[in-house]
Amino acid sequence: MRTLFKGGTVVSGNGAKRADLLVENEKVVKVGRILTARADRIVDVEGCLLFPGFIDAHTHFDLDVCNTTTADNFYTGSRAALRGGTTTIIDFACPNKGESLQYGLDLWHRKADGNTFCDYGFHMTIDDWNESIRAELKAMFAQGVSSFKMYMTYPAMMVGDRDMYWALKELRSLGGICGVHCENAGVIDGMIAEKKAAGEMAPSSHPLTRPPHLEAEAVSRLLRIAQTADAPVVIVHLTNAEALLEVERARKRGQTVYVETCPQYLLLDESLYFNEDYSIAARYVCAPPIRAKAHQDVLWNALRRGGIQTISTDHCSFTLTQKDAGRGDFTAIPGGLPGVETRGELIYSAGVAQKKIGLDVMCRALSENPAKLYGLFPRKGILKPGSDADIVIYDPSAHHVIRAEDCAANVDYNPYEGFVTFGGIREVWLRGRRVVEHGSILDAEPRGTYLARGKCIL
Ligand code: DUC
Ligand code: ZN
Repeated sequence: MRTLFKGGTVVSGNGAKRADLLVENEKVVKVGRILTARADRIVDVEGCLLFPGFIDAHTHFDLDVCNTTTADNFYTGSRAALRGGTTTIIDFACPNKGESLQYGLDLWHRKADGNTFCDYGFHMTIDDWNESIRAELKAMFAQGVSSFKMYMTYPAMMVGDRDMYWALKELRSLGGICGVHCENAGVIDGMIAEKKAAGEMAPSSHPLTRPPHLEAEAVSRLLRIAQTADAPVVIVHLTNAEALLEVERARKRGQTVYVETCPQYLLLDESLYFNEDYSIAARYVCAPPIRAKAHQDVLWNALRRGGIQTISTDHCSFTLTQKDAGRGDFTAIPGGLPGVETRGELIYSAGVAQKKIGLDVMCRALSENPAKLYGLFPRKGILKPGSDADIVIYDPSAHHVIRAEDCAANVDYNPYEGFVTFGGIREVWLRGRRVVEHGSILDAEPRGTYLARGKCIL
């Protein structure tokens, strides 16, 4: 079956150009001027942008946290992903301390295999460091897991400086890349204890106990550890100017540092936590917290200049009932926001349409860079001959309003409720098949495939 996308503008990390796109079965075969006679079917995409399918390299589906489980599992989360133009997700396999990496990987395959509508891969969480974990790393690469994650906060998952150093050193020798959640756990604990003693237990205490400089401190410490280990690192969900300054310092020293941010840090601000209505404030609780408005422009500018490489979502959804667990104790609010369904339209609307970034930057941040960073390029992240025909058809004139009730995610609120988009996703194609049309998901059964990934080439 040969499908011709006729009359559109194909977007890449280098810019956008008017071109037709010919797809044969699952693959792109030609980009350029193509005669209609060469196709079995023609899709008229006049006036639309064609992006390579978006990659969300930071999701948490079917994850047990805070004595509950995320509202979205692989089934619901990946349907939401497709609706948002995300044709590939990379989720975090997360063994508990004491369990093997292989146990964690098998568990994540059991959660995802046969249950996922988009293509998917896994990062592996390292929350323990010992000889047997070290010895398991090679087997992870052999099974297509080339990226890892460590936490500098959350007692159940964090690793200390020594173990982080050893793990980074080992990963470097194997050609792996590691994302790190940077926040200073000890001081945050101290500040939480002070809030508890003062009886200040509303969601407004959440951002106050996790200030930007304690994220920056952890970024700085991580980067000195990475310098010692001579290892590249990814700072995941970076939120603020001070943390970014630490990255710039490390780069000036010659270190390789990749940075991810998320839509919530680009579009929302911390005033949300000070809403008197608990159920509104609690829905925005995530870690690191959403910051003061002034940080947003710093992040947009860094994206434009190439200081931030990727935008993922940290999709970690909980229903309002689940969020209720923290009434009277903000530390019991399960942390995380839904986001996988809205990222593309939000970044186009708040970024490209507002001229904060160009189409090239959007394409790099949502598709090309995550593909390169996480070993999927050029199969994913670009529309060129030989790549998977994962295509987002974006109609810049199809404005609409984001509403939770229209979304596929298994959550009863949307952090961007009422946001008027600039344009919208008309269709999504996954490996040569139309899977979303005007917001309707066409696949009745999950048909996503596991992606064994190679090494970072960014
Ligand atoms: N932060 C969250 O808010 N939720 C999940 C994990 C994380 O790092
Ligand atoms: Zn996360």
